[in-house]
Amino acid sequence: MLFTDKERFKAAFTDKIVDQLGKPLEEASGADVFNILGNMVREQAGRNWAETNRRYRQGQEKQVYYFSMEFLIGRLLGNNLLNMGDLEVVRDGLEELGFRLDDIEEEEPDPGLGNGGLGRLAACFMDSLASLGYAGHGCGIRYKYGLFEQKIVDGYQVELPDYWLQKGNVWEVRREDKSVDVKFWGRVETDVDSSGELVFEHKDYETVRAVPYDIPIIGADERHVNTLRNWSAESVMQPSKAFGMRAGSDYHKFLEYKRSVESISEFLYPDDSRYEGKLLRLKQQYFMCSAGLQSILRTFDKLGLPYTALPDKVALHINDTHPTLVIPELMRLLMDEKKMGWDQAWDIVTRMVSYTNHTILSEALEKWPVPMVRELLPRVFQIIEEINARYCAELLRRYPGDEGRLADMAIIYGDQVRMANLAIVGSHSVNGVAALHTEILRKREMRLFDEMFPDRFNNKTNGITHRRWLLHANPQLKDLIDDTIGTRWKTHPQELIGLIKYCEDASFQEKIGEVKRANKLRLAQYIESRHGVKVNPDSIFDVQVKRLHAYKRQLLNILHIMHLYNQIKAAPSMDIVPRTFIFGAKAAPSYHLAKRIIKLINTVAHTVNNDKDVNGKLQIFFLENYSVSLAEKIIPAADVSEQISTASKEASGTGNMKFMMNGALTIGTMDGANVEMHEMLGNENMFLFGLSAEQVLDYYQHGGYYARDIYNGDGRVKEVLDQLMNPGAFCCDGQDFGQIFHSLLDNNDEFFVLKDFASYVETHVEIDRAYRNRPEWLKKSIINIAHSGKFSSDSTISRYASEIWNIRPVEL
Ligand code: NTF
Repeated sequence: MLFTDKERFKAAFTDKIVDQLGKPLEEASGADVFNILGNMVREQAGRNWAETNRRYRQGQEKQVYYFSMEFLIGRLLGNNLLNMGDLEVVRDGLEELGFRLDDIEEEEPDPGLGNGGLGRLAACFMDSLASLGYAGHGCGIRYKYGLFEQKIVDGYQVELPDYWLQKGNVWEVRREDKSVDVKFWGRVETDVDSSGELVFEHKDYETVRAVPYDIPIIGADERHVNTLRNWSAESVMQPSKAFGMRAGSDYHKFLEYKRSVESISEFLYPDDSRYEGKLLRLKQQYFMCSAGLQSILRTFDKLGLPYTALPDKVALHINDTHPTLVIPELMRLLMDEKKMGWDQAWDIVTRMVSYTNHTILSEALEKWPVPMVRELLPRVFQIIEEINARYCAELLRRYPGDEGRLADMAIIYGDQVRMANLAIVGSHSVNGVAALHTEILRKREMRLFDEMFPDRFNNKTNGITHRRWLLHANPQLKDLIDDTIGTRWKTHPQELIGLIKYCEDASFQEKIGEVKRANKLRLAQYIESRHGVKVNPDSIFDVQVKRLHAYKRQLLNILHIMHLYNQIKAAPSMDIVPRTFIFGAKAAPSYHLAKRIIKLINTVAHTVNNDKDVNGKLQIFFLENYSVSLAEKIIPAADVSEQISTASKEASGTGNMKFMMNGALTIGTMDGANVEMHEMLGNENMFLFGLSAEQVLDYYQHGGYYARDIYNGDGRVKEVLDQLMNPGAFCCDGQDFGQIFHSLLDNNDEFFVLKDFASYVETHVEIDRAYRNRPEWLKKSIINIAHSGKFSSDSTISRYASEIWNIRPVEL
């Protein structure tokens, strides 16, 4: 606790305002209050941070480093105050000083240093590691620009740069003294040293200075403070050092160098699960891996232990294939700098590295052109070649003459370096992120690898931090749970199951209903402030928020809404519970189909929201710039959670868990972690529909699906698809949505939107029916909350810790 009581907080805070800003409290702006408060919190955390690091060093504790190109951490003020136990005191104190903490929290920029699930998972993991007392840290990139800011103009997505650092970042500390150099380009010279050993020397390289910016990750006990270290790329000021032998005194050349260096940590690639074959992206990856490893080895060196002890003291985790270069880079450091032989280095590396796969979408499998890797990273490429040669030899020993297998499994094949293959071969653990996903990896996508390394594959179902997604995002629900089952669930989220006892308790049900309504009112106000439209808080809030992707099927959702609208137009007295459909989604700027779907949602929204016939039965809102902070407003207010991906495609999903924890009921396919939700909830407490993963994969393999048959055979489908092409109902001119129409019919509906349409429509009718029975609905909602503790990332992290990283919590 930073402040023992409210009065002390008020006094300390007022003093700081005056001391730091030179103005009286009355003149302080919201931004001033945020900055001062943020600084006070960080200072306090600083003490525990130093103490945590001292303790880790002194006890020679094993450290795990989570390498990730994305950490979507969200705003930190509220969560830090929560974890430090200061939230209430600060809220009340500020109130008395004339400020609302909620408004102050809005002053904090929301750093968009991630695209979606993968980056947000990394952030939840950071919170759980610190909260459970594990010595676990993040290694990432300090992008100057995060994911673009989305504006909706005339129904279209417009992307603006997200310069989140404009007003500085109160949480980070620049650690100049911990900088390291990363080398690109050049060539490798081979020589023999005095003892007859081969030595490899990297010549004529370009040097990039990597400067770390550390953010303290404050655990829920406040005392464990771990580190998220994000690297920033800077130029080296002496040109001779910067270019090595290629140096010239040419000033223009230097400026060019400086620009190209700084571009490395300039922006986050805005692609979610699509492969981007850009040189800059490869540079970013190597930059992070090399800088991270050099600083880890430097820390290890201080322990004064032999390098053979490295795997006992350090675990390295790679979040998807993006940081796979950790494998050859660590080989390079151990062999070229620490003078270790190949076999010993390889043994150490593979015992240290573990890898998580986050998708089976083939577009996402990273492959780099051989010439690009060879030129940019000459020494690292040599090492990858050697890893590949040794591994292919082993393959041929085990499967003599099996050229087909070699072609599938080689790391370098044809003109490409396949990063997933390198990641599997170079690590001791490969995990999927939900049971079904891991099953598909083992039985299909990575079958040959599973055969060769049967002990390597394992499942770790994703999780979410209940501290951000329940305690902080839904304080009223938190209070109600505290009053009902006590407070132990906060540190033991599985104990939420104690709520089951109350699922039929009428007074508890009513209280749950009241909390939901209050959250809906708050969201309704937010929507009104943005869209200028009143939202009916008694309608069903039906929400789909996530990245826009064909496989996530926002299209299925909007086609269903068009169908509902058609029904109402045909029979305006139709008896349905009013629905408010809410969307939030960013599309990758180059993903044209996804952007068309955004335009379609907005077009339908415009028509429906302005049609008097609809008479309050349907409202549709597309909330722009979906982000962590917006999610925190939306999710607690949802009645229905849309998790409707084509079965087999969504590796896990984590939004599904957040909605469940906040009492929304899910309409979903048997995909990703939905399957595990269903295991606990059963058919009564979840609305399932659509093809199974098995059926989908079967169609992909054997064919037999004809989208056009459904178009011809189901009048509802024909009606909505024709509306995409004809001016009329939705005031489009046919040009706009032709691409969508063709993707469904001419390209035979890759994601089975039409195939699942009928069952989706029926399931929504069931939801309408279920919502009318309020006690039953609330009972289901309570059962969802009660089971959601299983999805706390605390459980997930405990399993990573004991089953993959072999670390235990550190007592402070
Ligand atoms: C995402 N993958 C998956 O699409 C989600 O299902 C999953 O919940 C999250 O990872 C977290 O595991 C990606 O973002 C990527 F980049 F791998 F495609």
